[in-house]
Amino acid sequence: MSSDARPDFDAVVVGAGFAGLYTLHRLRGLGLAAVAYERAGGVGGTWYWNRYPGARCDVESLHYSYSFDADLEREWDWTERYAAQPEILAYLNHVADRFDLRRDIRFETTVRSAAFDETADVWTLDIDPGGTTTCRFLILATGCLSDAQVPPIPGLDSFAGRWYHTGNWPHEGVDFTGQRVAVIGTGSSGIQSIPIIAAQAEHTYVLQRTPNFSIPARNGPLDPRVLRETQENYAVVREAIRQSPLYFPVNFDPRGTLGVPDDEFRSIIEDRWEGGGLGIAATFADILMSEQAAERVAGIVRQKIRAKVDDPAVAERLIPTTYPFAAKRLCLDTGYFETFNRDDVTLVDLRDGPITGIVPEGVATGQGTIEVDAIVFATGFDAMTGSILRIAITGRGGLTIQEKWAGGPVTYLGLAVHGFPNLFTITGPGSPSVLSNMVPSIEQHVDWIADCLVHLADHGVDVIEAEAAAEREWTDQVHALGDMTIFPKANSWYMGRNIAGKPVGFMPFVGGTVLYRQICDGIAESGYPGFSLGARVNQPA
Ligand code: NA7
Repeated sequence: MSSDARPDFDAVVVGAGFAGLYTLHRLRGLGLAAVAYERAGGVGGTWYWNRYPGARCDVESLHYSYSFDADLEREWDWTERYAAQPEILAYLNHVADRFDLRRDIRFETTVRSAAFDETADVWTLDIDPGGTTTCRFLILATGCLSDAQVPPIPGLDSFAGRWYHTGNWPHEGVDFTGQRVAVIGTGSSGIQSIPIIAAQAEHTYVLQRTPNFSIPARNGPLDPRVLRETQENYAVVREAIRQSPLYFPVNFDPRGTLGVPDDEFRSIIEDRWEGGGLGIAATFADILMSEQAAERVAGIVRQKIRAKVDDPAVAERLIPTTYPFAAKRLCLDTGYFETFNRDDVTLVDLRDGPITGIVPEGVATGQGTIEVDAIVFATGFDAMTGSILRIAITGRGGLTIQEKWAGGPVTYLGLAVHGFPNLFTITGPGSPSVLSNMVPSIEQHVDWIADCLVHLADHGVDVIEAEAAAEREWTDQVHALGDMTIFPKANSWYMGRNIAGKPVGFMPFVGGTVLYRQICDGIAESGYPGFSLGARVNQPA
């Protein structure tokens, strides 16, 4: 565009999930002209695509919701302790309607590329369909678990049956009745879907490469009294969430694990097991910091798993032994381990012989061919960076985000990237993000960005950009903190180790949401140190 033309929009938001919807709402409130582009046919982001049987949030529904509108909080009635995907998607559709967001969302529209024009300080986007559009601010609300990965296993095209990925599930659902089904992957998606698929299919083969720690969800209908009390006291509930380092309430014992006597330790962990939920990883101060501490919890959890599985040999294969408890994202399940007591379920331990290819009859492995009618890939995502890197983003001096992040993501606060002015990432790498309850983390980021845009307008600033030194220092700190924990000891998606060729490094900020929020707020209050704020090179006429 010519340097004196106004851009089409003040801001473009990429994505219309939890992050994109709230961003659009806040930007509108500031009086900015904003649009959201969404590749899906509806709102919801992750919750639009992940429609596999059993898909459910691992954070309790009363806490996994927006806090920005008191009426919304009071009026939405969650029905279960952990909301299932259809209910979360219904909630997001309700939010989109209630705040009249759809008129500024272009569905089935993919942002292919974005290039920063340094002569005009404007982003030029190539969108499909739609051609070219321009904006001042580019906000990536692209999600952390949105880039579904089918592993490059040779021969998939030759498969005679149907295959599916949990993260891209057919909207009409799948009926496995009478079918032999292979489920590849035993992460959260596999662990949630396998009991339901097994109950329907004629025979289910679970292809496990690495066993996972899973805690009973203890899901059930929400007590209407608890729902009402929460709705009436949401301000108190939200404040408790704000003061928690994970953004959901945890019953945290500040002692170190190793100082707690055996009987007391067992009783506390067993209580957590009985209560269900992810909070078990935050029972004591050092579980995520010390392998020895994590091992003490793991010992009890392994006994619990053994007690659920009838065949001791199968139980041993389902028990993780090669990485610390909670170093991979913990899973919550409803009847996962018990599913292996069914006659029509077979555990295929890929450590005895890996998958070698897909053939017309099924999955070929080093142990022989598993003949099936359907294959379910529960094989996860290119997490945290995949959905950003699939957009061809070019910043200053022709530098692409792919080049910039070739050695792994570098950001300032997980919000901004040096060389990419006026671009913000919501819950990006380098922020607490996936280590926290995502909805409050999203709200914190969106509010910070909105306040930042107000500051820029109030001070006549047109361009904001993370400084190289601040970005380096922040990223080094993110890695140093990560190295103090047990997380690097596992081959997880947190580390980028689930994707061949992806740079390895712990991506989220592990210092907790409270500290992180204080840092972000301090930076805003101090006039944005670590960012360069500049006037626009060419003012529009
Ligand atoms: P995850 O947690 O990344 O799990 C993927 C699973 O798929 C995991 O068990 C992998 O084994 C397995 N996998 C991946 N590629 C292969 C191949 N090529 N062969 C065999 N097995 C494979 O993804 P999810 O969708 O379950 O969950 C993602 C997050 O969503 C979850 O953590 C929650 O935050 C919500 P591996 O462990 O790598 O050996």
